[in-house]
Amino acid sequence: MGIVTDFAAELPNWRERVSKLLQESSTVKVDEVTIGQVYGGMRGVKGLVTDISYVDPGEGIRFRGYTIPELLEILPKPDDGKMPFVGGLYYLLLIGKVPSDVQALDIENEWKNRSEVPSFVFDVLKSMPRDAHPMMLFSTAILSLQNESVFTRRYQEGMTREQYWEPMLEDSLNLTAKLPSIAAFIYSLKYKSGEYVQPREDLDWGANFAYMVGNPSDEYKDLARLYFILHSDHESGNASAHATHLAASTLSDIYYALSAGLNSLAGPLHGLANQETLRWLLGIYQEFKGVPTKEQLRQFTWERLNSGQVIPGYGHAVLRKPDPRFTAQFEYAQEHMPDDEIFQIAKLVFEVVPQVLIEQGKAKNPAPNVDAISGTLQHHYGVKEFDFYTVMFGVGRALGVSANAIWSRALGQPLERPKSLTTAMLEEIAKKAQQPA
Ligand code: CMX
Repeated sequence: MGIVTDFAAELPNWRERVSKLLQESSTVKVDEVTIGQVYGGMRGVKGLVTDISYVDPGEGIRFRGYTIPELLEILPKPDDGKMPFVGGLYYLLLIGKVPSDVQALDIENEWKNRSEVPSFVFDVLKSMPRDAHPMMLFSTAILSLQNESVFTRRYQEGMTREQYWEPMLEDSLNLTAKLPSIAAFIYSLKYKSGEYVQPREDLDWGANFAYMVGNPSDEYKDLARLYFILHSDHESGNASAHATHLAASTLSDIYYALSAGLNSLAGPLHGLANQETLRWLLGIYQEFKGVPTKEQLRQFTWERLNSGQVIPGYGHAVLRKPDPRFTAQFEYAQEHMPDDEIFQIAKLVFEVVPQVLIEQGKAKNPAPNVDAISGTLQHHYGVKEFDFYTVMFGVGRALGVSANAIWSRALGQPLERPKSLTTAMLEEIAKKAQQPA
């Protein structure tokens, strides 16, 4: 298999770099931690490592060194689309090099060969309450596949640590291959006929999702590819990536680990913000029977803030500028659906909300994040059921977190176990710091 050989070829160099760094410099200080950070969700504490993506506060995400516009330019594309194959992005995340057409198609073919979802997954989903949230269904479906884990079987049979990455890669390909089908089935079960739509042999991973949720137009196939690429990774400290990493660091397999990550993506301060944003935009549309004036929107925004709610889709723990993932989707909307009324509202929100957040003076970043616009595009192309949107985020995010999990195994990253202190200990540290030297 091409991807296994290519991964194995990258490994010695990375193992050597990490081992040299640890041997020569393991006691060199990277950072200092303040009491504010200990109580403040560890914001900004530099305690993780990944080479797959990096978020610069001013510039936003780079995947393996490439910005989003660069990626959309250089990754191989299908004949019927302007957006790249998601398989090519997965290759880049895993190997760190831009794939050739053949290498991108190799991943797409691996996914096709592994895409069949065992029937018990559908049975599990069908047995759930009708009003279950799609994220609970998605996480449960993934967990129900855990019995298939090659890593867990090989671990029990006995394998060396150096071999861990190989079954982790095998599991990750098996799992990611099935995600568009599982997500589309959840969509069908919750909102449509409940029938399972088989993926088509002639469509790539992203396009198949578009087809299976009922919109096989070229524009929506492209949007699906773009969506999954944009949502794939955002370095290691975000809640879904970190939760996946933490779970996997115990040597639990990718099924357990991704399910853990998705459970944290399901919170409104993280991935669920995409459904909350569309709910908010539709609420504005209803309230004003269309697109409001700037002043009406300003007041409406203040009312929401004054009632103690956040403005979904705005702010970020790391970013300090508009999120390039927002910009890429905004440009897509501007090109393909400029007259859509919900997009008109999202645009107006972009003009009004940052200024209101600045006036309120709390948010460190008043700019939009990825979730400020993603639902608007899905709504336009017919996927209007907004409580499904976080599942789509999760399908994309699985690519980044699984690539990271494979590299963690390959580089022998250990069990994660930071140290906690008591408040009395922190008070003591604070007292000592206040005493004159
Ligand atoms: N609306 C209202 N208040 C906001 C805000 C927003 N969009 N963004 C930040 N604030 C507030 C915070 O709630 C916090 O208030 P308190 O001091 O009263 O607790 C204050 O501003 C400072 O927060 P911060 O340091 O700027 O932001 P954090 O790192 O604590 O949190 C985030 C980041 C994303 C959770 C926050 O900006 C937020 O709640 N945004 C809205 C929800 C959202 O869009 N989440 C999706 C993020 C992207 C993703 O992960 O998918």
